[in-house]
Amino acid sequence: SVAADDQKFCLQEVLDTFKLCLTENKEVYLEHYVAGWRGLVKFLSSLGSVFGFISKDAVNKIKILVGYMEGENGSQYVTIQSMVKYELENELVDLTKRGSHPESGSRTLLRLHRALRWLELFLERLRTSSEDSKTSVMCSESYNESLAQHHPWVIRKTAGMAFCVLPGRAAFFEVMNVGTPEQVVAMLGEALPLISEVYQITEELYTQNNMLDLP
Ligand code: 1Q0
Repeated sequence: SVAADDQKFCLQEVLDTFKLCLTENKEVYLEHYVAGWRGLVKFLSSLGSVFGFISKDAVNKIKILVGYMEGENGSQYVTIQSMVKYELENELVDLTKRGSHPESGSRTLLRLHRALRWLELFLERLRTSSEDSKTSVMCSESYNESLAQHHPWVIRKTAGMAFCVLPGRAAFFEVMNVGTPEQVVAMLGEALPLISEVYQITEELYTQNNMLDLP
């Protein structure tokens, strides 16, 4: 049915939103960044309820950011750069410990930014994987190299258990709904540099402002 087609997940569309992220002078549009995450979360949900605790957190963070974008100071939340500048200048960020701004846009986005590094590592592994590669291994290796360093033991443990029930490579490629494995690999090759650039630009911004460890 038409409705079912609308629902059908296509990874291409999601990765395309990351193309829209960069402005002419290489700032990152918050709107498209958030849209990209929304699509990824949809993909995650299609993998089953075991991943619910992950999508729930991501959805919550997306909601916080959308709240700012649609709020009275929404014009300050057009790009990640303008958001950070605005929140810093107006002392709306808890810099060293949790205080009166536990849910600033800057700290919320930092969590997604760290997860984007995981995504980059994971997709690169998928791209270069062979038929008998295990998605669970690729996923946990990527996680250990990135996000895990920011997570306490309980979360690392729970995440590790969730990775074990990831579908195999073939099934995974199928849910991505892109086409043959060769087409998936080609699409990943196109998408990865874009994701990587968005990541690098954000990383630089947070480094310059000494914000990589926001509580
Ligand atoms: C495909 C398998 C997906 C595996 C996702 C790896 C991420 C694991 C993260 C597990 C932790 C989530 C639970 C909550 C943690 C929070 O404590 C933490 C910190 O926030 P806070 O407020 O407590 O300081 N939150 C985070 O670190 C944010 C985590 C966001 C994860 C968002 C993942 C979205 C999923 C995307 C699936 C993409 C699959 C793409 C595959 C593409 C197809 C090739």
